[in-house]
Amino acid sequence: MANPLYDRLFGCHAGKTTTFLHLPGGGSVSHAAFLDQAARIAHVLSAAGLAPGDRLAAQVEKSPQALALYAACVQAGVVFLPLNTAYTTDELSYFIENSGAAMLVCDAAKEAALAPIAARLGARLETLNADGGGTLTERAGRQPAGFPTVDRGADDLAAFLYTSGTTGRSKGAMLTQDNLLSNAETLAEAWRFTADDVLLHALPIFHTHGLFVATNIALATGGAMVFLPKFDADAVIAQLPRATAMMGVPTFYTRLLDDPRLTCDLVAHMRLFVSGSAPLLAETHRQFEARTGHRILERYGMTETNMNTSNPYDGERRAGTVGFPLPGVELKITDPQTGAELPQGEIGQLEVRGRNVFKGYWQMPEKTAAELRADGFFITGDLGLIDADGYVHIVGRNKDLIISGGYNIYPKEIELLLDAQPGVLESAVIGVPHADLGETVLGLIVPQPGGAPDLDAIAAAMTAALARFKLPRKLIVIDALPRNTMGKVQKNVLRETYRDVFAGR
Ligand code: MLC
Ligand code: AMP
Repeated sequence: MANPLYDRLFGCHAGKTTTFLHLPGGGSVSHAAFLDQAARIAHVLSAAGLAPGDRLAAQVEKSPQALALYAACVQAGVVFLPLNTAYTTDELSYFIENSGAAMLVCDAAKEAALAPIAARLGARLETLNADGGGTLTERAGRQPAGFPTVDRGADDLAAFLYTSGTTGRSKGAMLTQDNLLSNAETLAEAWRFTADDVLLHALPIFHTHGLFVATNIALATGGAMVFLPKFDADAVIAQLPRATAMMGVPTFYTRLLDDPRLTCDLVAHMRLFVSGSAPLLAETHRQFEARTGHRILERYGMTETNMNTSNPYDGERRAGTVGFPLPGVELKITDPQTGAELPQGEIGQLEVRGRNVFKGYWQMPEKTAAELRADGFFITGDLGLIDADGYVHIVGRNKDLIISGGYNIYPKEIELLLDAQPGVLESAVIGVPHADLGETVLGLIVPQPGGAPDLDAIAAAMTAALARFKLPRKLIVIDALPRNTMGKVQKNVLRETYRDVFAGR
C-alpha cells in the first residue's frame, strides 16, 4: 500500500529547496518547507484522534498554512472539507453536522460563534488565521518533523466539496484520490505544465478551480505559484511579470480588460491564460486577444467531475466553446427526457464518464442515483451540443442555478428563506446579466393579499442567514409570478422581463 495522491503530489518533492510559493510581500516557501509544515499539522490531526476517513472542515482564509492543511489531511488520510469563507454560522452548522466532521478549523475571529456549534456536534475546534497564526500552527510548531504517511488506496476519499442542489439542501460531493490525481495529471499534460512554470494563483482555495485544478497541477509538475490572497487587479498586474500562466473565472478577465495597464507588453512573456467555472463571453475572448495577443484557453468542469473538456493547447482555441473532452473523459449529449444519446449537432444534456467523476453524494443515495447512472455516466445538468468539428458548446442549464463571479447560487435556497418572511406569499429568484459578475441575483416577491412586505427587514434577515455572495442584489415586489399551464413558474419569462435591471453596472 501507499498513498498515491500524497506520494505523487507532495511526497515526491521531499527535500527539494525549490520555490513552491512566491508570496506577494516578497517572501517564499520552498517545497521542503511546505512539506515540513504539512507533516507537523498531520501530527496535530493524528494526536487529536483523527483517523483515516474522518472529515476535517476548514473555513480559513487563503494562506500557505491553509494549503499545508490540505496536504496534511492527504498525508494523514483525513478527508479535507474546505468551506467558502463567506458562509454564515447557520450555513456552517449544516456542513459540520451533515459531514460529521471530527474537527473544524476556523479563523480566530469566528471562534466564539462556532465553538458552541462544534461542541454540540462533537467536533474539535482549532484556529488558523489569515496571517498563518492560530492554535493549529502553535500546536504544529511543537510537533516533530516528518510524519509517517498513512496508507490510502486510489478509491479512498480525499475530499468533500459541498454543492447546493435544486431542493435547496447542499450535498457533499465525495472525491477520491484517483478523481483528483487522474485529473491533475491529465490537465498538466494537456496544458503543458512543467517545473519551469510559475502559476499566478488568485483564486480561492476552497473550490475545485483554485484547489484542485490550479494547485494540484503545480504540485504534479513541481512548478511554483505566485500565491495571492484573492483577486485584486492591482496585485495581479504587479505580479504578472513573474508568472508564466494564470487561471481565473471570467470576472478576472473582464476586470483586467477594464484596466488600461493590461497591455501586450505586460503579458508578452506569458505562456497561458485559462478560464473556467462560468461561461466566458466570446466577446471577452476576442477583446482579450485584441488587447494582449493571447487567446484564452477555456475549459469546462464541475465540482462533481473535476475538469471534463478543454480547448486545445496547440490547436484552435475557439471562442464561445469549451473545447474537446479531455483524454480519458467520455462525453455524450442526451435527451433530458429519455436519456437517449442525440445525434451530433443537437442540443441536449451533457453526460460525462471517466476517472474524474466523483463517487457520489455523502449519505444521499437517492440524489446520487438521480444524477449518477449505474453505467458511470454523470448527468451534469448542463445543456449543450457538439459541433461538426467536435467542439463542445454549453448553451444553457437544465438546472436552476445562478453562477455569479464563478460562485454557484441555487435559487431554491434563497426562495425558501424569502417565502418564510412576513408578508410574503411567494417568491422567485433568478439570475440576470451583470457586467462584472456575469450573472447576479434578483429576488421577486409576491405579497400576501393586503400585505406590504418590509424589504429592508427582509434584506436584513437574508444577510443574517446567507453568505453575502448569495444575497439578492435587488428585491422587487410584483403582483404574481408567471406560470405555465402546469402551474410551474416560468423563470425564462422573468429572466427576459428583468434582463436589463443591472444593465450598465
Ligand atoms: C464577492 N462578492 C460576490 C462575489 N464575490 N457577490 C457575488 N458573486 C461573487 N462571486 C460580494 C462580496 O461579498 C461583497 O459583498 C461584494 O460582492 C463586493 O466584493 P468584491 O470586492 O467586488 O468581490 P471580490 O472579493 O473582488 O470577489 C469577486 C471575485 C471572487 C470574482 C474575484 O468572487 C472570486 O474570486 N470568484 C472566484 C470563484 C471561484 O473560484 N469559483 C470556482 C468554483 S469551482 P458586500 O455585500 O460585502 O459588499 C467550479 C468548477 C469549475 O465552478 O469548473 O471550475
Ligand atoms: P460547480 O458546481 O461550482 O463546480 O460549477 C459547475 C458548473 O459551472 C457547471 O455545471 C457549469 O454550469 C458551469 N461551468 C463551469 N465551467 C464552465 C464554462 N467554461 N462554461 C460554462 N459553464 C461552465
